[in-house]
Amino acid sequence: MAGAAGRSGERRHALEWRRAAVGAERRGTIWRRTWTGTLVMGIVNVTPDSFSDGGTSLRRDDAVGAARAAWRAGAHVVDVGGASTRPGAEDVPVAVEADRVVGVVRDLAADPGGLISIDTTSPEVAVAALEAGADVVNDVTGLRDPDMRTVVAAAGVPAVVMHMQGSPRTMQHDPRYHDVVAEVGAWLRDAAEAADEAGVSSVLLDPGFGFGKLPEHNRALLLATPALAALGRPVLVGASRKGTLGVVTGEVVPERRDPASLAVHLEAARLGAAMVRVHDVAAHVQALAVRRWIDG
Ligand code: PMM
Repeated sequence: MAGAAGRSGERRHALEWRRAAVGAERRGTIWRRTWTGTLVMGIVNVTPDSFSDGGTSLRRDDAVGAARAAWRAGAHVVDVGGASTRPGAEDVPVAVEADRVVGVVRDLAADPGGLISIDTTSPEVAVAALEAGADVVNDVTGLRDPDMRTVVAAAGVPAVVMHMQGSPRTMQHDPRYHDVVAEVGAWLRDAAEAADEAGVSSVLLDPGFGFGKLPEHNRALLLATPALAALGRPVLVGASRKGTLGVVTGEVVPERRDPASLAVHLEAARLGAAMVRVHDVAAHVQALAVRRWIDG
């Protein structure tokens, strides 16, 4: 997995599949994608109520168009989600969620411009999206459900294992930690080991910015990116337009928080994040290119 330092001292990251995937090289029965620096995951929400872009991509054609635009702008992965996880969000019936995302994934997989991630906590939706051609499962509950581990393992694809305290409906009520970095780090390590044991081919670890966390928790976890990366798996950071950035900047409109999102993600990249999950793909691709240039 990730861990070895590259020529410039940068960490080399890796993800593995047990089937072909865009950008992955075959080694026997495994397809491996390795990289240094920070890949960009573009957010495509097929939901009426996401906190920042809800409704903009709800129609299948619009969502497909938004994902293709993200790939053209340089996103390495598009993350297609059909159930909002914003604070206070109510559960979406599985059939509704599947109906929103499966056609989008199928259209994208017919002519992929990069990797396709499915953002879901439902094993049923994951199965349908994987059959439609998704390459990665992004589970904000960290593969807590054993059925989800089984589904991901059987498909031979990587997963994003994210930490969340509580559930989207209640998570921001009163999040508490004794030592947020130690607790989230231990939780992610255990979740990754449970994924390994179930036969999941590889995982990214995500501290879950804003998921049951106050601004001070988010800050501590951002600064702990090197410690999380030292767990030996690629680290994903997703701070795009989130509430903490509104608290820090005073900007109440999430769509106007892209400059703040860039600032967080550039720092995450500097500290060793392997991937950032973003709304404004073009700005991040440009800023990360400059980061690499500064590094030399
Ligand atoms: N945030 C959201 C949804 N899915 N997945 C991961 N892995 N990490 C995140 O931080 C994350 C996520 C909520 O934000 P959105 O409404 O912009 O998708």
